[in-house]
Amino acid sequence: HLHLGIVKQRTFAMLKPDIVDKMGQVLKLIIQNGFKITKLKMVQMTKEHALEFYAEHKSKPFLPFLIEYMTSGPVIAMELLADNGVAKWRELLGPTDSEQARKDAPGSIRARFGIDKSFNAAHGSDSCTAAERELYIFFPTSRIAQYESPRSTATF
Ligand code: RTP
Ligand code: MG
Repeated sequence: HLHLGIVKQRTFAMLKPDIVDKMGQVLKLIIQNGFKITKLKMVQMTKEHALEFYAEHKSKPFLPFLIEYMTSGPVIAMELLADNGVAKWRELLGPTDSEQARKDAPGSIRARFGIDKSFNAAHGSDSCTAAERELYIFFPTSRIAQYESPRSTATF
Protein backbone atom coordinates (compact mmCIF):
# COMPACT_ATOMS: atom_id res chain seq x y z
CA HIS A 1 0.00 0.00 0.00
CA LEU A 2 0.99 3.63 -0.40
CA HIS A 3 3.38 5.23 2.07
CA LEU A 4 3.42 8.61 0.29
CA GLY A 5 7.21 8.76 0.53
CA ILE A 6 7.24 8.62 4.31
CA VAL A 7 8.92 5.66 5.94
CA LYS A 8 9.60 4.75 9.58
CA GLN A 9 13.33 4.86 10.16
CA ARG A 10 15.56 3.95 13.06
CA THR A 11 18.40 6.30 13.87
CA PHE A 12 21.17 6.45 16.42
CA ALA A 13 21.13 9.38 18.85
CA MET A 14 23.55 10.14 21.63
CA LEU A 15 23.53 12.72 24.41
CA LYS A 16 27.12 13.85 24.95
CA PRO A 17 28.67 13.73 28.47
CA ASP A 18 28.07 17.36 29.47
CA ILE A 19 24.28 17.21 28.94
CA VAL A 20 23.65 13.87 30.60
CA ASP A 21 22.60 15.73 33.75
CA LYS A 22 19.86 17.43 31.66
CA MET A 23 18.61 14.18 30.15
CA GLY A 24 15.11 14.64 31.60
CA GLN A 25 14.56 17.84 29.62
CA VAL A 26 16.11 16.42 26.45
CA LEU A 27 14.19 13.12 26.55
CA LYS A 28 10.95 15.07 27.06
CA LEU A 29 11.73 17.15 23.96
CA ILE A 30 12.54 14.02 21.93
CA ILE A 31 9.22 12.36 22.89
CA GLN A 32 7.22 15.57 22.34
CA ASN A 33 8.66 15.75 18.82
CA GLY A 34 7.15 12.40 17.89
CA PHE A 35 10.08 10.02 18.32
CA LYS A 36 9.75 6.63 19.95
CA ILE A 37 12.73 5.79 22.12
CA THR A 38 13.15 2.10 21.24
CA LYS A 39 16.53 1.53 22.94
CA LEU A 40 18.41 3.52 25.58
CA LYS A 41 21.46 3.07 27.75
CA MET A 42 24.00 5.09 29.70
CA VAL A 43 27.54 4.03 28.92
CA GLN A 44 31.10 5.25 29.50
CA MET A 45 33.00 4.93 26.20
CA THR A 46 36.60 3.79 26.22
CA LYS A 47 39.08 5.63 24.02
CA GLU A 48 39.06 2.65 21.63
CA HIS A 49 35.26 2.67 21.48
CA ALA A 50 35.22 6.42 20.69
CA LEU A 51 37.91 6.04 18.02
CA GLU A 52 35.91 3.28 16.33
CA PHE A 53 32.74 5.35 16.50
CA TYR A 54 34.44 8.43 14.99
CA ALA A 55 36.56 6.53 12.42
CA GLU A 56 35.36 8.87 9.63
CA HIS A 57 37.11 11.77 11.42
CA LYS A 58 40.46 10.00 11.94
CA SER A 59 42.46 12.61 9.99
CA LYS A 60 40.63 15.69 11.36
CA PRO A 61 42.58 18.08 13.60
CA PHE A 62 39.73 18.10 16.13
CA LEU A 63 39.75 14.29 16.63
CA PRO A 64 41.90 14.14 19.83
CA PHE A 65 39.78 16.86 21.41
CA LEU A 66 36.58 15.09 20.35
CA ILE A 67 37.76 11.77 21.84
CA GLU A 68 38.72 13.52 25.10
CA TYR A 69 35.26 15.16 25.25
CA MET A 70 33.31 12.01 24.41
CA THR A 71 35.15 9.94 27.03
CA SER A 72 34.96 12.61 29.76
CA GLY A 73 31.91 10.90 31.28
CA PRO A 74 29.06 8.59 30.36
CA VAL A 75 26.85 9.26 27.34
CA ILE A 76 23.20 8.35 26.75
CA ALA A 77 22.96 6.15 23.64
CA MET A 78 19.57 5.69 22.00
CA GLU A 79 17.76 4.14 19.10
CA LEU A 80 14.98 6.49 17.96
CA LEU A 81 12.13 5.56 15.63
CA ALA A 82 10.07 8.06 13.62
CA ASP A 83 8.80 8.85 10.13
CA ASN A 84 11.92 9.90 8.20
CA GLY A 85 13.73 9.41 11.50
CA VAL A 86 17.30 10.01 10.30
CA ALA A 87 16.62 13.45 8.80
CA LYS A 88 14.00 14.31 11.42
CA TRP A 89 16.51 13.76 14.26
CA ARG A 90 19.22 15.81 12.46
CA GLU A 91 16.64 18.58 12.10
CA LEU A 92 15.73 18.55 15.80
CA LEU A 93 19.48 18.57 16.61
CA GLY A 94 20.13 21.69 14.52
CA PRO A 95 23.44 22.76 12.93
CA THR A 96 26.72 21.27 14.23
CA ASP A 97 27.81 24.61 15.69
CA SER A 98 25.55 25.49 18.64
CA GLU A 99 26.23 29.22 18.19
CA GLN A 100 25.06 28.94 14.58
CA ALA A 101 22.09 26.89 15.78
CA ARG A 102 20.99 29.71 18.09
CA LYS A 103 20.80 31.98 15.01
CA ASP A 104 19.32 29.54 12.47
CA ALA A 105 17.35 27.02 14.55
CA PRO A 106 16.64 28.53 17.98
CA GLY A 107 14.33 25.72 19.09
CA SER A 108 16.83 22.98 18.27
CA ILE A 109 18.61 20.80 20.82
CA ARG A 110 22.03 22.21 19.97
CA ALA A 111 20.71 25.79 20.25
CA ARG A 112 19.16 25.03 23.65
CA PHE A 113 21.72 22.72 25.22
CA GLY A 114 25.01 23.10 23.31
CA ILE A 115 27.84 25.56 23.80
CA ASP A 116 29.78 25.87 20.52
CA LYS A 117 30.96 23.80 17.53
CA SER A 118 32.78 21.29 19.71
CA PHE A 119 30.50 21.01 22.74
CA ASN A 120 27.27 20.61 20.79
CA ALA A 121 25.09 18.56 23.15
CA ALA A 122 24.16 15.56 21.03
CA HIS A 123 24.90 13.35 18.04
CA GLY A 124 22.80 12.04 15.19
CA SER A 125 23.56 9.60 12.38
CA ASP A 126 23.81 11.32 9.00
CA SER A 127 22.34 8.44 6.92
CA CYS A 128 20.55 5.13 7.30
CA THR A 129 23.84 3.33 6.60
CA ALA A 130 25.58 5.31 9.33
CA ALA A 131 22.65 4.62 11.67
CA GLU A 132 22.97 0.85 11.18
CA ARG A 133 26.72 1.00 11.84
CA GLU A 134 26.42 3.24 14.89
CA LEU A 135 23.49 1.31 16.40
CA TYR A 136 25.51 -1.89 16.08
CA ILE A 137 28.47 -0.29 17.89
CA PHE A 138 26.31 0.57 20.91
CA PHE A 139 23.68 -2.19 20.69
CA PRO A 140 25.44 -5.27 19.27
CA THR A 141 22.46 -7.31 20.27
CA SER A 142 21.19 -9.27 17.31
CA ARG A 143 19.52 -11.69 19.75
CA ILE A 144 17.20 -8.93 21.01
CA ALA A 145 13.94 -8.66 19.08
CA GLN A 146 13.17 -5.48 17.12
CA TYR A 147 9.93 -3.76 18.07
CA GLU A 148 7.90 -0.77 16.98
CA SER A 149 7.19 0.98 20.26
CA PRO A 150 7.28 0.66 24.03
CA ARG A 151 4.15 -0.78 25.72
CA SER A 152 3.05 2.60 27.00
CA THR A 153 3.73 6.15 25.88
CA ALA A 154 5.43 8.07 28.66
CA THR A 155 4.10 11.54 29.43
CA PHE A 156 6.34 13.63 31.63
P1 RTP B 1 27.54 14.54 14.96
O1 RTP B 1 28.29 13.60 14.05
O2 RTP B 1 28.13 14.63 16.34
O3 RTP B 1 26.07 14.33 14.99
O4 RTP B 1 27.72 16.01 14.38
P2 RTP B 1 27.85 16.49 12.91
O5 RTP B 1 27.63 15.38 11.93
O6 RTP B 1 26.98 17.70 12.82
O7 RTP B 1 29.37 16.92 12.92
P3 RTP B 1 30.65 16.12 12.39
O8 RTP B 1 31.24 16.93 11.29
O9 RTP B 1 30.32 14.69 12.11
O10 RTP B 1 31.62 16.23 13.64
C1 RTP B 1 31.54 15.30 14.69
C2 RTP B 1 31.70 16.03 16.00
O11 RTP B 1 33.02 16.56 16.11
C3 RTP B 1 32.99 17.78 16.83
N1 RTP B 1 33.53 18.83 15.98
N2 RTP B 1 34.41 19.70 16.41
N3 RTP B 1 36.19 21.88 16.59
C4 RTP B 1 35.62 21.59 15.43
O12 RTP B 1 35.89 22.21 14.41
C5 RTP B 1 34.67 20.50 15.38
N4 RTP B 1 33.98 20.14 14.32
C6 RTP B 1 33.24 19.07 14.71
C7 RTP B 1 31.55 18.06 17.21
O13 RTP B 1 31.35 17.56 18.52
C8 RTP B 1 30.79 17.24 16.18
O14 RTP B 1 29.50 16.91 16.61
MG1 MG C 1 28.63 13.47 11.97
